[in-house]
Amino acid sequence: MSQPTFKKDVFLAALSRQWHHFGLHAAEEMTPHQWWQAVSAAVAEQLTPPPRPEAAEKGQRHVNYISMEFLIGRLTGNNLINLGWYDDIAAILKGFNLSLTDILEQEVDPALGNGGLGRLAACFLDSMATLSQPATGYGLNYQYGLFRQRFVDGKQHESPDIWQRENYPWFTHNASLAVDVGMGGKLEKQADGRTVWRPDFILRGEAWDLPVVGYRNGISQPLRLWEATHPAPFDLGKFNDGDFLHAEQHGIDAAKLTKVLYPNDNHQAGKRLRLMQQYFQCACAVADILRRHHRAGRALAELPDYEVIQLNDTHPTIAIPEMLRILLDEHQLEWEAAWQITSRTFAYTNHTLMPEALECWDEKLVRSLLPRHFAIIKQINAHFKKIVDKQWPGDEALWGKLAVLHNKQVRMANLCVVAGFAVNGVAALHSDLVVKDLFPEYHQLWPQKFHNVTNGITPRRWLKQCNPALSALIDETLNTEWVTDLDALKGLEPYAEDAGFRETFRQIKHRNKEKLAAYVKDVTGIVINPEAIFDIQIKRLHEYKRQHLTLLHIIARYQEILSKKGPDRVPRVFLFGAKAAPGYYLAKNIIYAINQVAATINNDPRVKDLLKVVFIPDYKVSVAELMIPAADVSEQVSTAGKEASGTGNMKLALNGALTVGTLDGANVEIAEQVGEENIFIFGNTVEQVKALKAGGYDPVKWRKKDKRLNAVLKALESGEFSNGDKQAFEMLLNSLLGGGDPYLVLADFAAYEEAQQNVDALYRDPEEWTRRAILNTARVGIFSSDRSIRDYQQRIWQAKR
Ligand code: F58
Repeated sequence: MSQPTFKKDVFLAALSRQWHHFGLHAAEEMTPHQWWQAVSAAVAEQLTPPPRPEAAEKGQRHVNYISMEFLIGRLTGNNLINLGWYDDIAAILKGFNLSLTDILEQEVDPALGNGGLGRLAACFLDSMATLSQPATGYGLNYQYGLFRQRFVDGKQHESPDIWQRENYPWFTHNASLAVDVGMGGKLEKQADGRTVWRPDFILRGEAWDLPVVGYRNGISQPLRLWEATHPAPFDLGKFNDGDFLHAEQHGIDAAKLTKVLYPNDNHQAGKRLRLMQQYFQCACAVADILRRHHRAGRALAELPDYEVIQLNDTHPTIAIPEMLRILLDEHQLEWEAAWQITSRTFAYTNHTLMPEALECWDEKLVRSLLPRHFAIIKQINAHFKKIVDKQWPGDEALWGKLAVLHNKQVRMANLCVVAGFAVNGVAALHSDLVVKDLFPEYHQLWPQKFHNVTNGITPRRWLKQCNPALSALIDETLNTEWVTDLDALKGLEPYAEDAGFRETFRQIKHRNKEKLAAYVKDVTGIVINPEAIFDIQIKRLHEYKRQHLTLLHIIARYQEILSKKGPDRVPRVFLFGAKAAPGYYLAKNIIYAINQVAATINNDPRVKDLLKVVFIPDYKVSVAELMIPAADVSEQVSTAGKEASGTGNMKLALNGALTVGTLDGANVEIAEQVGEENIFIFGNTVEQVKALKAGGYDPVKWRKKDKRLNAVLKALESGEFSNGDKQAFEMLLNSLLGGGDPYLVLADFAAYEEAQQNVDALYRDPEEWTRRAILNTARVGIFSSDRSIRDYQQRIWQAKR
């Protein structure tokens, strides 16, 4: 397929239908927001529908990517770029005296995800459409996405994210795809010995599709988001009997189910409503996949030849027993046949090793909500026990570790490994730890199931769209289509030695910094100097990500500036963007501490321009698109072994930021690619972290032996940053110093200080800094999500089974 041609007359006709629809008489009467809606809807009308499923070749499996989260970000600009229509539409709007960039600012980010996992899903959909990999994304159509964040006296306050999905112009609703989903109730044994499930209540899943537009290839395939409604909101019997005041159906209020995204990142909520969301989404997706398969006239046994279901972490695991249930109960297959089909269809991606994020569900909860699924899980467990008994006869302790059902809990990750044909981690180091630390015995049983697929990011959004000036420079320098072949950026390497190119590269970065500075002024009132180093740390707020390590460094830097004794510091602006889960009090205390320290430093005239600290509120995809192109330094300072991959690290390096990072997640591979002289690696390695813990990590010891560290901690304890309130940062201080911090923040402080001094030293030599920044851009092409998708195809989806 080739690039779709833009038809101006068709577009203008569609546009006029839009303003008519608003009840207006002329385009000029539209508000900027209506313009955004009208342009989006007029373009959406012209997208080609995805190819018919029958067209799929055997062996090219259709990918069904099930994820609780798709953090897609604004769609209109991205779709125009991918279609290749951006300039045409900009020209039309210019005729109306409007700027397309301004109009695009009208779009509220669809924030249907928490962080990395959800954003990865969005990048993968983009790459699959671009690579012509037939795919459907399956998720939930949340009424409220991730909460909005603002700061009141330095503290995080949350408010609901009203993104007005009802008027989102990219949605198409297809009523004929609705699926009915049962929940609750009980099992009944029938005369023929079969069990039937009699659910308590039925919900309806309505399908809302967003288009995923491939890059200039005419492909558009659906991200299908399910919304819960009632099939019959009223009990018609009661209604007709005249009891219509009580005729509203009992059970769950359907609208509640898809009302809100759970705001936890790397932490399990364990709530009944969350399990209901998971099952609802999976039941809708599995029904939709089977419907497509049947419509194409294929036999059930062929399902794994045509379809693969990729589970984005364990949140959609319940799709596995759902598939078995349908095959066993609705199609009356025998266990072995149903198992063969299911276990060759599902693959699972693990995104975390953090124990608190590994999903376990209370047996009682699962049984009461999904009695049939629970019975099926028990059966899977019993079959699996035979395999374990054979391999490790009589080893009850080991069975306790490997069982799917244990201690009245259902362990979702174990279920995925047992029932799936593939398991993958998301960066080389992480995949290694998945095998060695998380699933060693499973690996012994089924070594061929385990894979690594290092994450990636889409170059469409994360370079071409967010950094148009740098993209234009690359276009004119390389004169090749690097957007779909990011390895082509290697061609920039020789230009690192070209003074003229370096000057242009530096100017582009400077203009991006000016743009960010204007935004910072606008939303926070803080004035920052684009000549300073822009040091950027953007990610969810979590102890393991260690934003508080950066905070300690900032305080040390402040003290040094005041003492006038330290090395000459280069002016630096530390910019943070991060949301804390609303119930994660320690994370909120860290935000508060950063904001308080920021207020003190920013208002201290002695510091002048040498140091500024800015916490940008309400960090989201559109803010990332502003911050990333403006970064000089990328902070990736998690405790080694804790960050599965990270993807912000890739976006920042691609846009020419130098990383200050630990040997964690994909930082390891970034260092390999860019070369160790072009990255600031510091801190304890995974092995050293393990050894430190084994030796009994004692934070007080680390405090005692480092004067600077002691002074920093003292300042936090003294109330200096909190108007004399000595308790203000108690939680933070306790996490660092009390009962042994599992993230070993103090143990990496000294090495971090040194890395930061090296940053300053290098920045004093702008030519050398720019040279290294260019080499970062040139050498990280491998982190394109196109490469990740090709890896999935080769290693998992299309691999010989
Ligand atoms: C993230 N996980 C990893 N989980 O932390 C990050 O290293 C990785 O780059 C990214 O996945 C993509 O592989 C993550 O974002 C969540 O947000 C879950 C959401 C649902 C509840 C549990 C955490």
